Amino acid sequence: MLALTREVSDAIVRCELTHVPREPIDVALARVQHEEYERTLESLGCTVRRLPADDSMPDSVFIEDTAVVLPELAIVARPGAESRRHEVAAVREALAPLRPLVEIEEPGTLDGGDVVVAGRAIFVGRSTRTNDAGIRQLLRAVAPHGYTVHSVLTSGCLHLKSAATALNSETVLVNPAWIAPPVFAAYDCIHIDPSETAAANVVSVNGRLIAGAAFTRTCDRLERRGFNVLRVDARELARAEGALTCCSLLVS
Ligand code: CIR
Repeated sequence: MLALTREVSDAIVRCELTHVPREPIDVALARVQHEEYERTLESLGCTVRRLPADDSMPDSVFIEDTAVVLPELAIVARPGAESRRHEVAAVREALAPLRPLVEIEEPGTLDGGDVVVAGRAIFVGRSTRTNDAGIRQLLRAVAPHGYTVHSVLTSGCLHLKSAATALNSETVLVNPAWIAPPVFAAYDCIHIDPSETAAANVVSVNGRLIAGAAFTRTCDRLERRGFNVLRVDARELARAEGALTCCSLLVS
């Protein structure tokens, strides 16, 4: 498994923020936490390839938003925040040798963080970043490969993946405060601990999970359900409204 990641830009202090208040970000600490995340991916069998970034890309580390990678193809996103659009070029270049590419085009917008793939079903957050045209274009790209696409409304969070992530093809971790639970009625749903609102964002890699170390109760809950959880501290990245899935694009 290849994991594409991207450098934490010095400009992260000027990142986009929607639901999180602006607080000082310790860039050196954010880099330390990002490196620990990359080492954890490596410990799970991933080859990490980190793309460079520069001062024009405050949110570069959140590479997930620039594409959706499926076994059959990759969709090159068109991020809803204009400040993030030029992050896409280097990711397109990195993915081109690995997958046939389909581009989300104007007037469509789509952030990878809004896309949850659970088996052959794709759930897409209709958010401030992802619009109906973007969702329609995604549907056109993936339907020939046998995927269904379901548009989902969230409230109180930036992306669908802030509210729910797939642990495997049958199980979803959900924050029911940010998404109506019936959306995932066909799945075994595990709820986060209600005191840990941002805990639903976990990375599933090779049968194991990477979860935020700050969310001890939700991690304990996942372990009680039989999941093998690696805990990574990503609190400095969370000040930029990013979580764990945002920091990689997994290419199997
Ligand atoms: C943004 O607002 O675009 C970034 N500050 C955070 C993006 C986080 N990405 C994600 O949840 N997939």
